[in-house]
Amino acid sequence: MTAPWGKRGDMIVHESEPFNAEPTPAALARAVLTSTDAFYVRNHGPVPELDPRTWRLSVRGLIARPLTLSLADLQSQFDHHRVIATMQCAGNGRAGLMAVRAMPGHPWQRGATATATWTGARLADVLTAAGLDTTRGHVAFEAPDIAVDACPPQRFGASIPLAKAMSDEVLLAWRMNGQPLHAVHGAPVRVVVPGYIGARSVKWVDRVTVREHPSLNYFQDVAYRLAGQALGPIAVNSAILAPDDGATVAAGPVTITGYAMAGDGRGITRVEVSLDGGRQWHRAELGSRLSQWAWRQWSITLDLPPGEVEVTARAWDVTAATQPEHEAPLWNPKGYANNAWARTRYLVKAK
Ligand SMILES: Nc1nc2c(c(=O)[nH]1)N[C@H]1C(S)=C(S)[C@@H](COP(=O)(O)O)O[C@H]1N2
Ligand SMILES: [Mo]
Repeated sequence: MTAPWGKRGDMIVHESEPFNAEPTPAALARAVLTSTDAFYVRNHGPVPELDPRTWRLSVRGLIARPLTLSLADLQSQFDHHRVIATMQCAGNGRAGLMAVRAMPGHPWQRGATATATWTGARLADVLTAAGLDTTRGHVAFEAPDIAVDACPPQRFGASIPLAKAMSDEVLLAWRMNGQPLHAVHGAPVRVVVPGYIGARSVKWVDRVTVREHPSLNYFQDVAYRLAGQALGPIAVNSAILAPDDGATVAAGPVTITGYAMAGDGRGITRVEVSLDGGRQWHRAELGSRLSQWAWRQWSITLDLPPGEVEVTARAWDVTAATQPEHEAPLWNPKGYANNAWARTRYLVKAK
């Protein structure tokens, strides 16, 4: 069985219109490169089904030469680059904050994140071709989908600082995992901003504007803010994906696996797992490092004693930042950036 948009039949669907869904922990745990049918989807409005032959990207603002590019222009006039990057929604893990105190929004578990190979042109190359006219500022993106949850309803948009826009990893991507981008992931072309919250990776992008100030779009200026600050780089976080939370397992050695991610190119240096609420930590093995922009899978085999066992995990990044223990102090009205320790509970049966 498949869910809409070619997704796996066992996706956890938070909303069918607009379509919002995340994979089960088991489906996400399967591979370090997430297959497209298990890749979460976050939409604020209906999916626009655009004709790649008539789609145009307009580049405007603080540039010397305004450009209007077709898909063929983009593909023929610029070098193609491939970046392996993890996408992560700012609302990933919101369910844990909702357990502290209710708030509106989808109760995302920790599956609103996934990793893919993205292929496209560098945004920096396009801006350079347009005769970039400034060294400071912001680059704004807009798309034709009308977000119904915006006030007032408006096209989806975002912006990133010019310095990030000019970095090698930011793409105008038309392929995902070697295939043409699917409609639900932003076909024909989306922005990919590795290391930043997913909301900055605008799908179906049709306008790029170089500006002095950040975008005034609702999703930059009002939503996706925390403590008065527009969210950008992702804070270090992790999840336990297997065994699934609530599983019954046999006592003895059990292999526990998950992912760890840190934003803006900060690598993961360590993942630790505790069976006693953080008194004693065991160091997990890290999986392959596919790129500076990708999560790390991790795994550890521990002897679980019979009874009810709570497993916690925390990750560390290259700045020696780690995750906070509790969700309560992280609570915020929009439910963003929950990077508290990952927790699962198991019923461990004596053999
Ligand atoms: N045009 C447009 N771009 C968008 C969105 C959207 O609703 N419309 N959602 C954003 C959010 S909040 C996230 S987390 C990512 C999700 O990308 P995915 O659906 O490909 O996983 O897309 C971002 N880009
Ligand atoms: Mo998001």
